[in-house]
Amino acid sequence: METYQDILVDRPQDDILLITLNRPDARNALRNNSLLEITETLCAAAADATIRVVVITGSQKVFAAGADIKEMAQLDAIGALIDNRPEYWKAISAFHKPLLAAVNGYALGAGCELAMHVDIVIAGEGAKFGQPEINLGTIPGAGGTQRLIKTVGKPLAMKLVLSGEMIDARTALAAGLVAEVTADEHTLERTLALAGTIAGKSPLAIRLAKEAMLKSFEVGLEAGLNLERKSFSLMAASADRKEGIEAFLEKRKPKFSGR
Ligand code: CO8
Repeated sequence: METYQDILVDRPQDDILLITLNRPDARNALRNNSLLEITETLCAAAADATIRVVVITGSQKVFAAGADIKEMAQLDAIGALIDNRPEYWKAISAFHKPLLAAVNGYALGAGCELAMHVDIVIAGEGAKFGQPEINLGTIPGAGGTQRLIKTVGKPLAMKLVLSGEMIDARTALAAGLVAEVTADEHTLERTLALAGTIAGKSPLAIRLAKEAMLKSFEVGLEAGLNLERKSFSLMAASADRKEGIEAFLEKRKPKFSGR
């Protein structure tokens, strides 16, 4: 397995890849290199049929404290414009396999935005989410003003982005920012268990379901329903759908091939 500077990469089970953000001295701040390493890892995972789900996590105390403020401070306007960061974020959101996050501690700024890029967030009860960029005299730069409002609605998104205040895991759960809250010591274990459940499904069905759901953020209902219908129809041509239905009728566990 490749060695990285800012992340650790493991295979806790054959079909799951685990990325651990690992810059403890900078509270896992996401410098450009961190995003590059995440992107490269996801790109390799996309091409590896044995990997069905990817989980991202941080430490017990911090998921990620945001962009690397020291690195960002060096950027002038043109530097920010030609920066590679938006390409890395695009690559993360284009990852077609399920991406889960196990979040303990702080998920702030770009850390909160990273959580919003994944498909399912499981948070420890001590997790804190926020967009504190306003405290630095700036605004979110990786989708915080767009994804947060679509995820939690206007009142809470405005409160977070305009005040820089944080919310706790239970509030994030109630607002729909996270899917589940667990005891801090079980966050990763629970996320890996959920990843295992998803990894056992048809990767083809998972891919089309993810694609159709994410499309709903971008297109109107009619276009979204159209995509769903076409993907649903396409699944009728797959070995996985045949296997899933046969297994049900034969009262056995399905074995999905991804074809
Ligand atoms: N970037 C770089 N270094 C960081 C960051 C960060 N985001 N967060 C913490 N660090 C560093 C600190 O500078 C410190 O380094 P050193 O030991 O060299 O002094 C070390 O990590 C430990 O930090 P603390 O002592 O503050 O650690 P605590 O455990 O007491 O607190 C917190 C943890 C609450 C996470 C705290 O560190 C904090 O508030 N961090 C900043 C959070 C933040 O503002 N995030 C938003 C970042 S901005 C962003 O994401 C996008 C916009 C960027 C625009 C930047 C314009 C210049």
